[in-house]
Amino acid sequence: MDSPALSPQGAPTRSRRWRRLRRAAVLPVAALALSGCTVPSFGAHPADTTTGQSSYHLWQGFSIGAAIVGTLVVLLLAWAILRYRRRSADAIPAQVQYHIPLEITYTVIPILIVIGLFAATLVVENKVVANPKTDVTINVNAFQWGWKFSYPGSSAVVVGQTTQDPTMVMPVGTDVHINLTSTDVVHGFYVRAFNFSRYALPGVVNQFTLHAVNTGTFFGQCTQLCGLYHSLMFFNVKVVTMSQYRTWLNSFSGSSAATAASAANTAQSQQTSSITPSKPTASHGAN
Ligand SMILES: [Cu+2]
Repeated sequence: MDSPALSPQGAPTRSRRWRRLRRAAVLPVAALALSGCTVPSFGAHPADTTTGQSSYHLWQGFSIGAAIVGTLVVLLLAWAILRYRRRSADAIPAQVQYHIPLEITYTVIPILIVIGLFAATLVVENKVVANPKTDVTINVNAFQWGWKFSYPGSSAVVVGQTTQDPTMVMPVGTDVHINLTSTDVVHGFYVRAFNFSRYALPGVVNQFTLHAVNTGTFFGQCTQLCGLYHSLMFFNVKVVTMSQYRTWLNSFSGSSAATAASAANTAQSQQTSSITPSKPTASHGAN
């Protein structure tokens, strides 16, 4: 280690100060890199529904705004600390107060930022809770510890509990109206790929609309601690084309609901996710 380069008065030289600054910069850069801060998603999912994408873009806007404000604050702090540091034992910088224009500036700018964030949030929230008219409706019923998906106007019913992971089939590129409720206790309907979560409440029908933009099978789960086998309360959402959806619905005609549910569960057991846990030994009542 080289000895500190000192000026004749004993203060560090300019090259020594720059070396210190470079070392100080390593810490925040390493913190950002090691925390897995990803750009441009900032750790969120781009989403496979229109409203999920709106939430994703809102998250990006918030993150970029926070990064800009945070950087500005750190730079101002560093500037104030370095520029006005004590340079000798008996000298202090000039003391200034009541700078009205500056105080107005740093009061008004944060207020404008909060108004902007609030307005953007309001726009996205209105999109998420909108319920446009549509011909496709699915009734979702949560129970300890499974899910039942029924399709009004059709005999299609899919029901499954714990490790059976039932699949809710829905068409892509269409508004799908969901009526969500619960038979017993509070459950949570959560699909990560949709950036969407909603309570399933007994005695209450929560209504919302999902508009998938991509086909595929997406993982869902209950997000409310609802009892012994809450941790096994998974489901899948399978998004297919409209023609595939119609074909799937028609495959239930002529069969009883019970047979259809059984067929759906059998089909579903062939699509279960690779992270499905082992089935519990106890049996549980379904709704
Ligand atoms: Cu649960």
